[in-house]
Amino acid sequence: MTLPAEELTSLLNTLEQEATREDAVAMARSSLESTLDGLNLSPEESGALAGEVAQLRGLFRKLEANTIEIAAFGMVSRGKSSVLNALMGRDVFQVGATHGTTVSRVEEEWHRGPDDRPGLDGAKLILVDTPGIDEVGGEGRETLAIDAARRADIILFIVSGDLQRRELEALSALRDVQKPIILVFNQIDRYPDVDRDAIHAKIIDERVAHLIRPDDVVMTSARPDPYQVKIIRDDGTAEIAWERPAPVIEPLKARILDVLEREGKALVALNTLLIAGDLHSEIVARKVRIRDEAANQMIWNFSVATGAAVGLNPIPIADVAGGLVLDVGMIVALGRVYGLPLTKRTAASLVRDMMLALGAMGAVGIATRLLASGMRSSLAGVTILSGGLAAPLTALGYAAFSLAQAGTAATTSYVLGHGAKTYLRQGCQWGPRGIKTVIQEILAQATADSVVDRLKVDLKKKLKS
Ligand SMILES: Nc1nc2c(ncn2[C@@H]2O[C@H](COP(=O)(O)OP(=O)(O)O)[C@@H](O)[C@H]2O)c(=O)[nH]1
Ligand SMILES: [Mg+2]
Repeated sequence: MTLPAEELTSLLNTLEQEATREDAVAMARSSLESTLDGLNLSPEESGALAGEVAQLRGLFRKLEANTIEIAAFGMVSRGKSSVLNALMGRDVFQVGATHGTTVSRVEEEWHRGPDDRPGLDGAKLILVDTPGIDEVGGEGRETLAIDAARRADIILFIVSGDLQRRELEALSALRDVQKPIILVFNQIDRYPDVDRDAIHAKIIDERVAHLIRPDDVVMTSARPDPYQVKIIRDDGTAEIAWERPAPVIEPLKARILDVLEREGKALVALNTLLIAGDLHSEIVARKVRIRDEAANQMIWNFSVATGAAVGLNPIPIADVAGGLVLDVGMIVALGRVYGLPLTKRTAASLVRDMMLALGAMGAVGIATRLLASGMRSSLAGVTILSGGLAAPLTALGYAAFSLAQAGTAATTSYVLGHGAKTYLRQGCQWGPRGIKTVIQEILAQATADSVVDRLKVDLKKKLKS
């Protein structure tokens, strides 16, 4: 993990000392740059991790463009989309009385008016609408909303009355994300003034006293219900029409601008680092999974190939030697999978160490290989002597022995491969358990998983073809 700990601490110190905000941004930028550079992905990995890497690059661009994301969050029909529309001054987000109107994350740029304050240095504001945390269609949408909240620089949590348990839980969860939350009490036009004030007081004093400062609880009516008006035309005739009162959104606008002015760039920088940190660990974890899968496949193929080579090789001594050459080749190839190039010499000494660690088992393995090769050769000799016409018994004996021997060779390669994989994964170290324990655990696991039997199945196919 190249990112957080130290850089985060120094960034936080910077913020505390109220040093220039540019510093925070510059720090976040260089940190992101080194994260991107340090990923070190193979072409296959870049393909598999394209989404995550694109997100990281997106963060970088966001930082460069001085973009601030404001996301609306909350239960369905509280007025999330309406609040964003009112902020925007036009209807861009779909408003609906029924469940499930907003099904995905929607972004719109907010161009602030001429009355806007200095200090925001031309920041670009992006409003992000999300599905309700409780919307039908379930978890997928909830995840979408949570993702949006995690990415956002400022969260608007929209309610339309006293908070329900579900809302309080979501709010507490969001509080842990450590970013500014403005609690928006929307739809105030629906309440008589006295009730509205009582609810407001209750929210501030009881519900969120430990979560949100009173200043960060604001009241809006983003989309007041329309009322009937009677329009008298010039000719004296009358017409009944519906008219919607102007929204009350100024308190929220003012609050957002306050937060931005106070914490603007530093906020974005800190937030960017936090998300980048998450993304980075995600990428690293997936990278390890991708590499492990490639390594497992490679070890399997090499083991079968080694077994087959030993099984088919007519000269006894070359069996063992051939097996070892293949094992060394396998380990060099594994080094490449893990981005840790090994020389043949290093790989060979790894093979030797692991064979020693296999101890008695390894010795027996080698002896078996030698012995088996010798016997098989004489069986082969018989076959040849008998004029190339394999007597059924001899042929059977040869095949069975050959398979047993090939199986031993394959299993040994399998254990060596996984041993080397463990060693490489740990950054070329055997770790506290030591080589012997590692190797013997792999052997025990291979036995438990009946790897030998499965290798033999593949070997049979290979030896037949
Ligand atoms: N009376 C009133 N209705 C509102 C207000 N804001 C939203 N609504 C209505 O509440 C319903 C849900 O609004 P919407 O913005 O789609 O909520 P969302 O699901 O949270 O995005 C719609 O019928 C809106 O017209 C408000 O401030 N006052
Ligand atoms: Mg909506």
